[in-house]
Amino acid sequence: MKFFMNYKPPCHSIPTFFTLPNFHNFITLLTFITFISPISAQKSMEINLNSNWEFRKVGDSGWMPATVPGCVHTDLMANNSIPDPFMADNELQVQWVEREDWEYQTTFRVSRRLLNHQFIELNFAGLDTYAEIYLNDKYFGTTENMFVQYSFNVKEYLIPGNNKLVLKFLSSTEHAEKLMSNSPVKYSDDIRVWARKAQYQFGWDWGPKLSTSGIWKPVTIKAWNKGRINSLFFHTVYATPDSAKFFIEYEYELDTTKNIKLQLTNITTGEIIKTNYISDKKYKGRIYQTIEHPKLWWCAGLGEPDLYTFELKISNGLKVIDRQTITAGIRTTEFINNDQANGGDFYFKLNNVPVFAKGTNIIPLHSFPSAVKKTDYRNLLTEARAMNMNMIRIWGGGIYEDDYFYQLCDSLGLMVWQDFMYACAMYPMHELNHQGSITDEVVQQIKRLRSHPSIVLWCGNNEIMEGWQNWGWQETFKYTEQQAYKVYSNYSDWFDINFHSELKLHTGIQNNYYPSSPSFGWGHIESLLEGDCHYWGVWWGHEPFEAYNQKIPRFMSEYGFQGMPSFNSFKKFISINEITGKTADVLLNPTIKIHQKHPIGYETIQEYMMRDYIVPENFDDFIYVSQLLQARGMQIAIEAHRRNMPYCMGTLFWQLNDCWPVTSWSVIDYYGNRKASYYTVKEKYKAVMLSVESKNDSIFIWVVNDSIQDLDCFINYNLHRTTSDAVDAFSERMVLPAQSAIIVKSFSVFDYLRAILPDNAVLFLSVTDAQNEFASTVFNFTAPKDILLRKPSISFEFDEINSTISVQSDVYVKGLYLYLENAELKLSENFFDLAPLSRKTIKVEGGFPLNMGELLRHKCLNTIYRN
Ligand code: BMA
Repeated sequence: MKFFMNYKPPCHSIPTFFTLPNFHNFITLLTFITFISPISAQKSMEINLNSNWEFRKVGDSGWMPATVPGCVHTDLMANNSIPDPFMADNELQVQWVEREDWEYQTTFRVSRRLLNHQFIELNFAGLDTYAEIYLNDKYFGTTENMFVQYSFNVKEYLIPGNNKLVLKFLSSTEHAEKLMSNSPVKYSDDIRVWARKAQYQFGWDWGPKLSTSGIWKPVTIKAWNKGRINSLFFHTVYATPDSAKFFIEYEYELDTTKNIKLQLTNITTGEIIKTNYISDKKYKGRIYQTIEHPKLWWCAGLGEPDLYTFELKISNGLKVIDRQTITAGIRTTEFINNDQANGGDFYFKLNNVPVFAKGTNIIPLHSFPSAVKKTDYRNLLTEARAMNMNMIRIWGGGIYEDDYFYQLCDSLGLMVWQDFMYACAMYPMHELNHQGSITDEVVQQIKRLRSHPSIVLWCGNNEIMEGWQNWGWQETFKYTEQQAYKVYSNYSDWFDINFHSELKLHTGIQNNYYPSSPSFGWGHIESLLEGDCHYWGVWWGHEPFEAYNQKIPRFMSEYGFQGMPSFNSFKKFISINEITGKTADVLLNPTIKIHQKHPIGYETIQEYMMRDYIVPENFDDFIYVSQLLQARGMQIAIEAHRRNMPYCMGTLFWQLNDCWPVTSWSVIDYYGNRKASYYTVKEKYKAVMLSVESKNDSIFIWVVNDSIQDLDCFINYNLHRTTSDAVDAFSERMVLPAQSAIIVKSFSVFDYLRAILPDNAVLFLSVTDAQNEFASTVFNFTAPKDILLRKPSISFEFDEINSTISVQSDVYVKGLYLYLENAELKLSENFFDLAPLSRKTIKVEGGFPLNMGELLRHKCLNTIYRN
């Protein structure tokens, strides 16, 4: 809930003496860089312990087969012990799972060859969350942070032949409850703040409450001799098109220096950058290089995201002791965040070029992150790129993403705003760190991710400062002054100081950190003058979409509106009978209610729909109009943000995706189906954007050009009656300056329309040159519900060879949505407006169904209003 209060206690640090029970015997944590994939050295060995697992509820006698990586919910589903919690209202039936303790075990063979290695380490890349670890019946310790990798020296504990590994997972829910009830201070009402695990699994306003446990990342045994490279870090010192300088920082540990050579090679160019004999057994050093005419890493829209791969090798004659590779991009980034006294700017520079950020907030792709496959990441991020985005914010209530996610962002040119995983509540930071687990989390994640060119910002948390200032926690929890001081300083020590110091220490960069997003709540004027803004006046505050035109911040990092998944998506988790019928009835269905997590989500959709659309009685049509509504809100917002460049330098809408089938703010639903808003974002995030601003009986035609080149083009104006061919059509040649937002024309509506009534008029605009269309938009002179829409006669033509559909109508068609009877289509455009008597050809992406003609269905506002 978002409301306002103005109390901010002083920021001081106080020590804490609180210790958690039951955590002892702790282990050395080896900060292991998984991003740098080790190529096995001649004598080093790695065995993967991901097979042969079984699991059971603690106390049960029988074991069931388990999948690793995985989690208890997916294992129970695979054994038919629980129903799929995403279907129907099954979420309710599986709530017992999180209250139980679960045991996992495997046996694995160890060879004498492996045992002969000097060093042998057992590595858990991710355990969720409280796992007691037993190897051959020896207790090794209990883990307590899902975001930390745990490594144990196991040389003395392995035996030749069969070895047994047992993990006992305590219920995170019960454990967190215990910790919370033992705490003299209440940090939050929510037990989640006591468990260092993905916060969204405790339930969110778009996510089910499915708090799982298990081995969510791979388990491996690594064995090596003599020593190894512990870390690699790539950093660009400066980068211009003419020359660039970078360094690679490395750390190694060896048991000898005799005849040991170190070699750094640029694998991409084949150049050996450095070879030398080493003299220190344990060393951290840097190798600098200057290169002429480097291929720089650019984000989408500004250039190619060029990457280089480097290899560091340590060898003894012909024997390789260790070698590791790192793939990185040569680029500099700057995060400009000035307070009001210094202009209030908030933006990013890439290779010295200011970038307008166009993007989104991403949430985990699944309630159970171990269920996400590489193809899921690839599909989603490719969609983000297809929507013309250049930035993704990884939101703080989810997970630090998989290495592959960042590799994709690097290669797609998507900049990443990386939150640390803390959201929407005060946290007992010192208490959680009593054994160093927060420090380990932060240091490990920074070291794992710091070389990715895509990451341009690290942010301490999501909406904690906003919550502290505005959501009334001090009153809710009746803090005394002393308690408020403790809670706040617990926050500030970490988010203002410790996180930033760790970043400086491990990246050497001063200005890549931002403590909390946003700095000010959306009800405060400061939120529009400096810092970033989460503007929730629309949706949470029930303000009209048009408020987006006034509420222009320096950088909009969250805003959005819900749209329902398509009818075809609904059919996947609820039977068609239950959703065929009147909207009012269907919305009372228990499954429909459970798949909407916002307390008044459907009511809010209806309230906004009534303002601009005729609310359809039929549920299927209601879904369709809810998508148009969402798209309309987002169009107004994005256009306003971009028109106000450079005052506003970024727009990241809430939210890209879903973690289960749900009505939410996403533009792509859980099944990968695109909502109408997907197509709106895609058009409005193009390098060139057209926008019609309506003010005081006049309209102003804006064109925004984000590219770093001037653009010589035509602006084409086509005014139609909704019932006839163009009544006024002309083009004007223009040069659009690089990185500019300008008004190219304005009209008095009365003078422009002359005899045409506003409800009968529609203006089609485009920006073109001889070969290309750079942007297009359609402007209605009234709200959609008041447009004079006739019943259309629409004709389709299919070209299977070129995978296209051509469509034409006798009258203006609003919001034409094409889909198949039992599936959604991926099209170059969808939910578009069609000018009377003009033909539009759309590309079908992916497969072209053989019997397209029979399967194709369509909806448009015309038929819904005039059926
Ligand atoms: C934002 C996010 C989420 C939430 C969303 C929609 O502020 O940070 O916490 O899901 O709002 O309410």
